[in-house]
Amino acid sequence: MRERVDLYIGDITTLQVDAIVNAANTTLLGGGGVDSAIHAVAGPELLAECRKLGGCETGDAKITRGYDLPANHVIHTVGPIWRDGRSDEDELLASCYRNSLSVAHANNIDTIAFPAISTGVYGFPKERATEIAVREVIRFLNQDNAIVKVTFVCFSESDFEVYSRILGERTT
Ligand code: AR6
Repeated sequence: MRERVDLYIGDITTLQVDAIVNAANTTLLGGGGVDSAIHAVAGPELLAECRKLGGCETGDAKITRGYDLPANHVIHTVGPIWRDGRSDEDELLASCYRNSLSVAHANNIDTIAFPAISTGVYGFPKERATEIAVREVIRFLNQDNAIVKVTFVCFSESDFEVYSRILGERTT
């Protein structure tokens, strides 16, 4: 299991994987954070394809091509906005990971990279989000042999430390 999960520190837009996941909003028409970085590298054709998708519900996921990104595809998912931890945030975040992986599987994607969905602008506590991300990915990989590798992209050293620790606890 551990060999099918990777950690990477840096910018998700540089990764040559079959699909990168975007932490989008329900409009799918761009925003700040990782969403803006992905659109900036992919180019205007990405926005044009996103316009045809009619938005995306929180917890759901939709796929597009990657255009000028090194990645072939982008899977856009919409994380929950953190409120108080009792407003379905955990379940909605888990759905983002599950639905993104299901969309990947349905499109024969074998390598996929995730940013830390909801932990930026949307304010989800990092440790709690990482527990959910790691749990859902491991659960999915245990039932699915088609996906060869999942990469968690950490945007800082401190995020990397949280992921390393939680991944270590879950895979040993
Ligand atoms: N590569 C990898 N990770 C990144 C990058 C990057 N280039 N840039 C930021 N991160 P956020 P959210 C990390 O705010 O919380 C947008 O406006 C960042 O450090 O991008 O789900 C959307 O349109 C953090 O750990 O997404 C929505 O409106 C993580 O990515 C809203 O923000 C997610 O931070 C979504 O908020």
